[in-house]
Amino acid sequence: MPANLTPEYLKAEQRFKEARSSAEKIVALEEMLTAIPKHKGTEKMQAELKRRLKKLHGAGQKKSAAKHALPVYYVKHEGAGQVALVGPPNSGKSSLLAALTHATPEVADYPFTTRLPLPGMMPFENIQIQLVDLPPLHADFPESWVPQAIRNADAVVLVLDLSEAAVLEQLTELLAQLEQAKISIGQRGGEPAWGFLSKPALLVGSHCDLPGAEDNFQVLAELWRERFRLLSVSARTGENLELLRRALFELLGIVRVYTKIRGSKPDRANPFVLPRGATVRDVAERVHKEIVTRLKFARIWGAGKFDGQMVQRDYLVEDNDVIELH
Ligand SMILES: Nc1nc2c(ncn2[C@@H]2O[C@H](COP(=O)(O)OP(=O)(O)OP(=O)(O)O)[C@@H](O)[C@H]2O)c(=O)[nH]1
Ligand SMILES: [Mg+2]
Repeated sequence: MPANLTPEYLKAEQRFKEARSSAEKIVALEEMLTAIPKHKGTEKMQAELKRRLKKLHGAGQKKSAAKHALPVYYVKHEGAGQVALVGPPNSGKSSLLAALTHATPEVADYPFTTRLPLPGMMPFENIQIQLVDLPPLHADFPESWVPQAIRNADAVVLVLDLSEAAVLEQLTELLAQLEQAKISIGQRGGEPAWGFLSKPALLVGSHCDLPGAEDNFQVLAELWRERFRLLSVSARTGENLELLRRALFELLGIVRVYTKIRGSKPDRANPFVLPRGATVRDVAERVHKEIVTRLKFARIWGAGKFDGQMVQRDYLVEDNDVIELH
């Protein structure tokens, strides 16, 4: 029987492979166990995951508790996706977290204010996206764990202060730092170099309410629009923050679909979130593993389709599709 592993499982497995400490491995294994489809075809895999967990827990008991505390950079994934806020000192990362979520980071007019990762949940329509505020990336004062925190996220937002005269140099410096950490960002579909981890990225220019920001944004866009989607925002005035919410959703490459039973309405408040490229079959699997084997066809409602159009299991679903499984 095929295992039919979900994208969540595969992501957790990737995190397991990249884990350095036992504590990190334990968290990733637990995430894999939660995400693995529970059916006969995965029984051996489930047993293997449990065996490894037990072994890691056993190893932990012999050492001190402190050694097994989670690494500082590890923020457990919650919501529809995790986005890391990355930028030079004082660029407005924490201010964006505060403006978009209920988190209350320290914001100050001097560099290196943020010392630890701080997550916050950003509502976007009917889902929540997790943002993680990080200390600045700076060549002279590197926090050794920040690259690993970036690797742990699903996507990256580069935050630059548009009122800063050296904004272009700051971006070049930032990209060099990421390159050094073997993180390839914003390549728009290109394959990353060998050994590099690729992350989708958005370039956000903050402080757009200040003088000079507009000109700097134009220059940045001229030079970098091939590689990144760019947005200018202000955490102070709120300008373009709604656009930013949508851009973050699009950056994650996910779609929301709703299932319904014949004759009833879908529950629009609780979408299934799947990666772009998911099929009707993937949706069925999410609803219940049993349904996949019995699935004959589906009816679908959404943009560019006839209402209730009949589709097969390999049909690609799109954002906001409503699906009736038969
Ligand atoms: N005018 C204006 N000021 C802003 C904006 N965003 C942030 N600031 C100010 O810029 C300063 C730095 O903001 P932070 O959010 O602490 O910057 P940070 O990137 O988190 O800084 P570090 O944690 O030190 O890397 C603070 O004084 C903020 O009030 C903005 O959009 N417009
Ligand atoms: Mg900060």
